[in-house]
Amino acid sequence: MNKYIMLSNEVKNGMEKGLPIIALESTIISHGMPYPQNVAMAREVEQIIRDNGAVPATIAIIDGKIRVGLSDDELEMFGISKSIAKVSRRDLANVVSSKTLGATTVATTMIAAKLAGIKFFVTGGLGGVHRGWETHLDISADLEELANTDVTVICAGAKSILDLPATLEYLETKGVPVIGYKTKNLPAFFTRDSGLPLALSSDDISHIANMIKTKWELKLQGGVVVANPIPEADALAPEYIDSIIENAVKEAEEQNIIGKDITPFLLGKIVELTGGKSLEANIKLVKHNAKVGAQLAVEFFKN
Ligand code: PSU
Ligand code: MN
Repeated sequence: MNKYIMLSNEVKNGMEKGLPIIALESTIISHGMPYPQNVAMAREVEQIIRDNGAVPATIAIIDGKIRVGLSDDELEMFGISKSIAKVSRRDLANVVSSKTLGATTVATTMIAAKLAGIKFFVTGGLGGVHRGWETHLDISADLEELANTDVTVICAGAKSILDLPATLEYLETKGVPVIGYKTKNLPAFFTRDSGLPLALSSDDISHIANMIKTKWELKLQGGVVVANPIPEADALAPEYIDSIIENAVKEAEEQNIIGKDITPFLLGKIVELTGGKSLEANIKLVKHNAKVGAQLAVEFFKN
């Protein structure tokens, strides 16, 4: 094992027993949701993964180590503290070597998962190509990581804070399969349908597991996205949430928020403008992803 990786006992035992391990990110806790709902979400998601036959491994950087599997107190700390760095690929070596606290994004959670030998990762939404890239280029390192790192990410698509058509095109260029689970179109996080058709879709978990296995056996390096729409009952009305997102994006522009701050700013604004409705939907979709992700990993490692 890489010297910077430190496994929790639960993860270590799970690996020894040959159970499927599911990586979870910590930026969704520290920068993606308010306290205390973030911590409650993190605990519930871990439990759903256990209940579905897999082992949760929430990933974060503590004291010079990439920790794979956090204690209850550590989850609490990442939820409540305001002084945790959001760590993407660029920032990883600095935060590890300076022994400060860091929350992992999709990109760095994939990197850690790969180092620990974990093949599946459940989250809410991906980073992507930001709206307005024509004049101000901003592309999440998540996309490049998906191009390079062999981890499957189960998510609810991406929020339309992003330019979703450009994000899909970028993933196509990089050869990243985006598979709609029980949907022919890309889900848009709070809503089930972005209107953008996907090249790949399946209603059958075992078919998806097989495709992933085949991709890696073909030595096609890089990740896979399994796009799992928010359950019907939890989805928000598209006109409602789209206008909120428009307003949030406008406010970010007015305040000249850029770089790594933009995604957390927009996520926080959306929670504020919806009076918490978006947060409820966000939690529901992550839990649904946890269930589907665990089922997929169990299927993948069968026999
Ligand atoms: N999108 C969400 N919730 C999140 C994030 C994105 O709906 O919490 C977080 C993830 O950690 C993702 C990161 O990897 O934001 C992307 O940030 P950036 O755009 O700066 O790469
Ligand atoms: Mn960016």
